[in-house]
Amino acid sequence: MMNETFTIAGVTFRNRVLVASGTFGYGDEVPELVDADKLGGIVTKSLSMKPRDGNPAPRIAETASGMLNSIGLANIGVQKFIDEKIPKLSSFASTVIANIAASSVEEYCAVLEALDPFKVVAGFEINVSCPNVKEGGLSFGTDKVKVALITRELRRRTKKPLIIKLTPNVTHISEFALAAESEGADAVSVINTLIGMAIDIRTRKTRISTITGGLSGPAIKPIAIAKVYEVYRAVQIPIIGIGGITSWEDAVEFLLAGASAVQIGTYNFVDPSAGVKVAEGIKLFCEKQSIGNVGELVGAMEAQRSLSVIESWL
Ligand code: RRO
Repeated sequence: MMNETFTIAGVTFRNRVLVASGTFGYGDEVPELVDADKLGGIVTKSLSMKPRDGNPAPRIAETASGMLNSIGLANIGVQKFIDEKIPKLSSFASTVIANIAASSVEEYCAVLEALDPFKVVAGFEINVSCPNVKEGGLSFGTDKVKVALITRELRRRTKKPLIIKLTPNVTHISEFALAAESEGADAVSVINTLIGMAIDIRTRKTRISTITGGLSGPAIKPIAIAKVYEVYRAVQIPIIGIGGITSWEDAVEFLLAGASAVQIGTYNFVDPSAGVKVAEGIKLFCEKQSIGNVGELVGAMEAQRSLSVIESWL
């Protein structure tokens, strides 16, 4: 039997393919054609303490091989999630990870403490990397001391898996992964979106209301793989790779670069069953290659005489 599972801090995921925060709602509005129970896990849209309306429209723009978003952390707030979403999620076979975003350390702690008692919330992904809010977001994620502080305070408050979601909008992402690891994070998610911008040349207006937004989709895949590789060289904790995955082949690339698992993001908007298909594709690939455990692929990129520039940073 092929072993597709992986474990973070005692929580086992049925396979190594999750759906990324912000691309699958709160996990309860899954289209009928998608068998979400076949996913390794579902990461919720970022939750803050109070509900948020998010940024004004337009907040999405399609770009070459990708898209810009500036949703601005629109979400229903933690209490409504507890009252209305948690009861529906309890019947799920796949693992539910709550993503938390906040504008202060206190708010991160309060949201985590509100969710921690619920069994269906298997773990937490901490968003220190939203590019589209003035408070919190990148002001935390681009400051190593703050990433360390947030991780430390949350670690004291939960025994569940604590996954820190990092931004690529820094010089050396591995330093931020090390900061999270040193304060007890169980894993890191690599990467959130890259800051990008697009202008409509006829109206001369930017194509999203906040001028800049977060770039995602296949356009960022090679960047994401390089960031996963950089982080893999620096830390011992598992890495969840994210960025432009549309196929099982893409996912295998992330695993070979050092990701223990992957998340499908933007491509869910094209095909909400992409995660299930990617998981099935990885399984078939491993069977054909006589690989008994998908984990054998993690970091198993062919050793090459090192010409990498990244290594000089580590
Ligand atoms: O809501 C958003 O604008 C958003 C978030 Br919280 C995030 O983490 N990444 C992103 O690209 N957009």
